Amino acid sequence: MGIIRILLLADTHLGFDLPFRPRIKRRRRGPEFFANFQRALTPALESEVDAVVHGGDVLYRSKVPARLVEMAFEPLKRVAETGVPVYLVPGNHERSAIPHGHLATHAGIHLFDRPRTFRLQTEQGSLALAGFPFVRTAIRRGFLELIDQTGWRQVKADAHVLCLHQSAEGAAVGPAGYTFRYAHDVIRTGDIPAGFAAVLAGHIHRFQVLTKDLRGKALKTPVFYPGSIERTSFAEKDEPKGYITLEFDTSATLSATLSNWTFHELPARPMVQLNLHTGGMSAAQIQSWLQSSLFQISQDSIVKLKVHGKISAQAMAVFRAPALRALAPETMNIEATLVDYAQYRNRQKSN
Ligand SMILES: [Mn+2]
Repeated sequence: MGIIRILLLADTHLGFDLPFRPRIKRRRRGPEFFANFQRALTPALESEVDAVVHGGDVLYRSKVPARLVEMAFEPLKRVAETGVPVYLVPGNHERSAIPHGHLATHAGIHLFDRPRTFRLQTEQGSLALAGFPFVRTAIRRGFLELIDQTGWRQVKADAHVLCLHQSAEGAAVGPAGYTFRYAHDVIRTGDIPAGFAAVLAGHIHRFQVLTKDLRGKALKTPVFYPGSIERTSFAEKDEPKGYITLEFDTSATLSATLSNWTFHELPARPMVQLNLHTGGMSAAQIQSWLQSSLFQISQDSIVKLKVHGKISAQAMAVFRAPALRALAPETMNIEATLVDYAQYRNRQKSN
């Protein structure tokens, strides 16, 4: 007996900022997501792992053109072609099922289209992978029932893992570290049956491994979130992006079968927020402030410009999308939010 290696990735959000008929010419973020998808799958293509688990949200939304589904599944099919099976949890962006599902079909791609358990047999031993598609409401109440429905207890294997696309209590997101706790759509980690060596999960975009419950008690089963493969919003601004490889020891003498895991970081675009207080600035002054601010940051940045204070009609022209794009290097993405202007307008409307 020996080691079974699993590559876990999730929340690839393919199709994000990738219009097939773009109306304007600017740098698109879509190719970055595809590039990281390829990078993440490289160990699988080079047969360094025994299987791939995708924790869900392959696509960025549920209504997508068929061509995008083809593009997204092409790399997964290539992995499957090499003899490395792929196990996929439909996420919320798949509406718990793959759109244009026939384009995703391959004998080596196994879909958790309902609660079920797949069995992976390798020369090194066997692994049972139980899972179910994303459940929008009341997962907290139905969790144990769903796990039972996978039939995992009836599948004999050296180790069992649970694959899902849900929030678990203790998972943290956002710059302030908002933590999921008691909501109906949050899994209670103490409910995870001890028979699982690991939970492999998608949905939470920040990479993290949960090892304790909310009271600080050690979990019998760690919960792995590899996170998204690229930053999908400013809430992920400072987070490293990547995927996880896990090793399961199939030696019969061990009761704990997860022996090792590694987070592999992927390149991610820098995100920068600029704060501009316009107080008394002319359009020309704003323009030169912007130019020098943009000059000082990575030319590869995704920029959010937050504008505070009153804005004159002339200054407003500087913040229009085409004007901002003209001002910034072509390698940047830039967007402005007019903080007080929006408030002022809302006040006008409500009056
Ligand atoms: Mn997602």
